[in-house]
Amino acid sequence: MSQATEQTDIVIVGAGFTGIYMAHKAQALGLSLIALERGGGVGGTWYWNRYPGLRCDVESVDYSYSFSPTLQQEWTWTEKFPSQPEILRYLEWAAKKLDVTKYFRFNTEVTAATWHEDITRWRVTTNLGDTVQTIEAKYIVWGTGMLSIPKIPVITGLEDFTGLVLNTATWPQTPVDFTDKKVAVLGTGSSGIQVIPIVAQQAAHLFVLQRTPSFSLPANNKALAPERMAWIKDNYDQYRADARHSRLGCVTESVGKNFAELTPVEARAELERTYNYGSPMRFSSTFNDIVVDQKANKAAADFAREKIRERIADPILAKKLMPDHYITTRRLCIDTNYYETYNRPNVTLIDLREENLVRFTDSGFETTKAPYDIDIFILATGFDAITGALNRIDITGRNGQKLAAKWAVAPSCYLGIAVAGFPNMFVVAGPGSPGPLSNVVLSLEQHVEWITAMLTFLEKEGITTFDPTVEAERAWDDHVAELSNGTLMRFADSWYTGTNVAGKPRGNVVYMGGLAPYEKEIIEVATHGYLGFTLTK
Ligand code: NA7
Repeated sequence: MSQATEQTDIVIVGAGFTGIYMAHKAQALGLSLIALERGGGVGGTWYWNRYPGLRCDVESVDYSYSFSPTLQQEWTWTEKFPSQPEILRYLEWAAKKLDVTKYFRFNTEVTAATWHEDITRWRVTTNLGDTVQTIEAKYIVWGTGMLSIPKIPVITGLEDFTGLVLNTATWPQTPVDFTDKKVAVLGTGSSGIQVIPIVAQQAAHLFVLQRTPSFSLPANNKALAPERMAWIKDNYDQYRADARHSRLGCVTESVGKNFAELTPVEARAELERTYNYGSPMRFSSTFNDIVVDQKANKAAADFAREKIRERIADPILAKKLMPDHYITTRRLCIDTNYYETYNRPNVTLIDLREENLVRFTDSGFETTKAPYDIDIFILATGFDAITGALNRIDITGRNGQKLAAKWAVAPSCYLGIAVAGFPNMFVVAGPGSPGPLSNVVLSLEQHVEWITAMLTFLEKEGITTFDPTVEAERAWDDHVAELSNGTLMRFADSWYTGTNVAGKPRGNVVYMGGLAPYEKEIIEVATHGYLGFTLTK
């Protein structure tokens, strides 16, 4: 069934941190707006990811909106690292406070968006159940998230397995009971590392299938002391200003020196200090050059490995769990009792570098070494990150060009915000933005505010279309690549480079210059009349 085409100034897709803030800004600009969300409520990735043990790896007082003093003062975080239920409550509350929930159509999936040159508008097609809706809009803003589409590996015979298959990224809304169950978890990134200790406490037996060990630090999570929360609230303006002027978008209290500027004793003391605090942002800021200089990186990685070794009783097991990549070039995780979990008698590590996962059967799985009977299989295999959410929507720009086809060659995106050939379209935290390696809430606030300023300009000047030039986009891609190649990220294999998904081009999808330098660059573009964009009246 299809309905009459609706008209609006702006379509916003996604009801996560981006969509909520963008709707607030569009409302203030006086633009008519329709916001679309495939989930049943606000939250974005925090709506779908509900596995037990899930917390954000950025501290709660940082991982929250900074644009509104009212929101900052009225919300009180209860823990150092926010749990998924608390973040979801926060977003539901923020959307209500900002009075934007009314703009969202939930359970509504965008299936296609096509640019129509004759009317200079996007035609957006959505599905709400069997009902097809068509909306025509002057602008479209994608707030579809960097980590929203689960990556599901192809595993032979999985369809024959008669037990329960779960995915950390699309966890059921009701609790899952692991009591007396034999469970296997595939994947040891952030999600695996957080869910494994919880499942191990309940399950009869847990098998962990590990292909690549990650670096993880103890989160030292705790209740936020009321005095600390009160201090933050009293000093929030300065705290946020410091965060915004930093590379990572949060306060790290770093010593601010390169590794070589410290004596070995000083370097060790700094590593101990940031490690004991328990925060990936702080640990990865121990030295300024941790992601640039091999010696600095090795010092931090060796230190982290030493700490991991101390947490595992069996030295052979410790060796198997030991990461060997440049620290911080894959996600540096935080955990509560992750390595200690392997000291439990009911936990077995299956090292996929020693035995291959061959197939699933009705009762479990077989590796090249042995069969394993299980009741529940948990995929913690990550996401088709950054470009994944848009690649699965049929997006057609000028001259019939498909976004997915363009990004299959390379994930090009001017400023990490706009794509040549796709006019009047904004991508929040697209490829080439600093989002993945920063406090992403501040990063996307930066984008939303920049987009709002551009919308104000376009409307005031009576501009009908904007489109980044191919040359500007290429120059930005090259700039992002140059920044990335100047760091150890050039050796990384993970969602940061797209290599976690088979067939995806290896790309420099993260702007490695940091949040504050990035802001300078995009503001420069704006103050010079939107350099690199073709603007047509
Ligand atoms: P990640 O960090 O991408 O981790 C996924 C894990 O799953 C990782 O250990 C992968 O090993 C493993 N994996 C994926 N596919 C396979 C197959 N086919 N066989 C074996 N192992 C596999 O995703 P997370 O959800 O943990 O975290 C994503 C982000 O969310 C995180 O970085 C934070 O920003 C929050 P691999 O490394 O590919 O060898």
